[in-house]
Amino acid sequence: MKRKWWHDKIACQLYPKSYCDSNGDGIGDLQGIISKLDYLKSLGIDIVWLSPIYQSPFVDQGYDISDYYKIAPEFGTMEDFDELLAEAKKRDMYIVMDLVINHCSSRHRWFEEAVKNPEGPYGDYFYFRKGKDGKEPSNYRSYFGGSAWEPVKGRRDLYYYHMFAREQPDLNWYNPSVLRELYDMINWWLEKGVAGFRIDAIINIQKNLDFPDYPADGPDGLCALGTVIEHASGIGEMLEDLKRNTFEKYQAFTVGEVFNMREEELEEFVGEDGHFSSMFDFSQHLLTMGEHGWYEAKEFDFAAWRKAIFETQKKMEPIGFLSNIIENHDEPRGASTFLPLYVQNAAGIKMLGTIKMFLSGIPFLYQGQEIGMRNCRMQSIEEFDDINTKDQYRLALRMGLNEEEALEVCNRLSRDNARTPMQWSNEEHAGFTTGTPWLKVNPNYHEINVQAQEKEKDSVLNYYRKLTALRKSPDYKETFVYGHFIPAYEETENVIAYYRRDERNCILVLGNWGREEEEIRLPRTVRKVLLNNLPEYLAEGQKLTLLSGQALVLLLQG
Ligand code: TEU
Ligand code: CA
Repeated sequence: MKRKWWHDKIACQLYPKSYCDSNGDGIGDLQGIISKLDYLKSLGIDIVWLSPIYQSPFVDQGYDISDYYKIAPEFGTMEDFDELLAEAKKRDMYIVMDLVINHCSSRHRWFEEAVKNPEGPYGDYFYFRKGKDGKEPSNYRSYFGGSAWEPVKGRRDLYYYHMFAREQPDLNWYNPSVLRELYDMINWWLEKGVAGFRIDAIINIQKNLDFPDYPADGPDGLCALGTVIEHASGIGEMLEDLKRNTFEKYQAFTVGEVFNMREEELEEFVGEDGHFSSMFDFSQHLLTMGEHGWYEAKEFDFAAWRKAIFETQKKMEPIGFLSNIIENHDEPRGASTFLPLYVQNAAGIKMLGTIKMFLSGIPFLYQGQEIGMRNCRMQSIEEFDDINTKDQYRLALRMGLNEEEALEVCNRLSRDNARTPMQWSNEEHAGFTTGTPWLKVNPNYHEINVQAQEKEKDSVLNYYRKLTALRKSPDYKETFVYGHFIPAYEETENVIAYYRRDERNCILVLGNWGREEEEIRLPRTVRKVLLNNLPEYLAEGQKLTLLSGQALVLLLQG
C-alpha cells in the first residue's frame, strides 16, 4: 500500500461553539481554540477537525453556510483563523475544515438571487421544480422532517428542494457553474494552508433529476431519503471530478461522511486511489438509532456492536483506512451509549477508549471524550437547541409516545448530548465561559473536568495520553498502523478482543464488557503488558483472568 502522510496520525474533532470561549459572549471561538492547542498536543493529537466556522445563520449550527469565504463573527476573524493555522503549524499539527457542499444556507447570496428570479442564472444553482397535481413535486421526507420541497414565496406552484432543513437548499451539482464556484472555494482554502476536509453528507449530491415518487413508508405519506438515494447514481464520477480538481493537487487529507453507500463501491471510495483518504465507520452507531426514528431506538447490544466492528475491520484490511469514532457532534456520548450501566465509570470509559484506539484506521477523538464526558439530561424539550432533536420529539409524539417518553428518547439520542460546553474546570460554567453559555453545561462538571484530571495520575485524561503515546511509540506504531487485524475469542460472550500483528510484533487487545470476570487461555506467553486500565493483573502462565471492565494490551511472544 502506498504510504500517505495521514496514515499514522491521530485526529480530534472540535465543536467550536462549545470548546472554549475567549471573550465571554458564551460562544466558543477561534482564540479559545488557539489557547488550547498545547493541551491538544499533550493529548497526542495531530489533526484537528473543526466543525463549520464559516459565516452562517446557525439554523443547523453552521451546517448552513451563507458565505464560504468568511469566518462567522461569533468565532472571530480571518486573522484569527490565519493565526490558528500558524500556531498549529508551529506544533506540527494540521487543521482540517468541514466542507458542507451538498447545500448552503437560504441566506447565501446565490439563493437570495435565485428566489428573486428563479428563471435567471442563479435559479439553476438550486433545484426549482413545479408542483405535481397541486402538491409538492415528489413525496420525499427531509432528514429533519416534513416535505423536502418548500414553496417559493410569492410564486404559485413552484418549489425548491432541501434534503435537510428548509433553510438548507440543495446545490445543483449538475450545473458546471456551481462546480466551478465550489472547486475554486475549496482550492482557496487549500492554498491558505488547511490540510484537508471532513466532507459533509456528500452522498446526497447525486440526484435523480426526475424526482420520481416512491412508496410511502410512514403515515405522513412520504418516503425516506434513504430510498431516494438508493435509486440515484453517478456519485463515483462526481467525486472523482471533485478530487482531481481540488484535493489531489494538494495531497489533502479528506474524510467523507458517508451513509447509504453501495458496498461494492468501497474500494472506489477509500481504496488506494479512492475518492477520499478515509471515511467514518458508522456501523456501530447505526445499531441504536431506530429504523424510522429515535422513537424506536434499540438498546445497546454488545454482540451486535462487536460483530459490526469486526466486520468492518475485516472488510477494510485489503482496501484502506476508515476513521474510527466513539462519538461526534451528531451522536450521543459514547460513554453513555456503548457501555452497560455497571461499567459506566472511569474504568469502563478507559476500556472503550482502548478497544477503539488500536483498531486499524485513523482514530478520531471528539472533544471531551478524553475526560469521559457523558450525556447531559435536559428537563424539558425547550432546553434542547438542536433542530433534529425537536423534529424527533414531534415524531415520537405522533407515533404514540407520551411527552415523558418522547423526552426520554431525546435525552438518550439527542445530538445536543455531545454539544454541551467542554468541561475545563470546577469553576462556574465549567470554565468554558465567563458569560452565559449558549447551551446548558452538564452539571456533572464538578466531578468531570480537565483541571481535576490533570492532577490525578490515573484519570481518564492521563489514560488517554497513554493510549495515544502507545499507538505512536516507535516500537509498535508500524504494527498498529499497518499490521493485520485478527478477531480473537469470538466465542467468549462478553469479551471483545483482537490481535494486531506483523513480522515484528504480536499484540493482543482485550476488553471485558461482562458483569463478571472472564478466564481466558492465551495462545502464547506474555512478553510485556503494554497497557492495563486497572491496578490488578491476574495472570498465571498462559491463564489470564480479565476483571469486569478491564482492558489490556499485551505484547505476546513471537
Ligand atoms: O450530517 C448528515 C446526516 O446524515 C445527519 O443528518 C444524520 O442523519 C443525523 O445527524 C443523525 O442524527 C451532517 C452533519 O454532520 C450534521 O450535523 C448536519 O446537520 C447535516 O450534515 C446537514 O449539514
Ligand atoms: Ca466567544
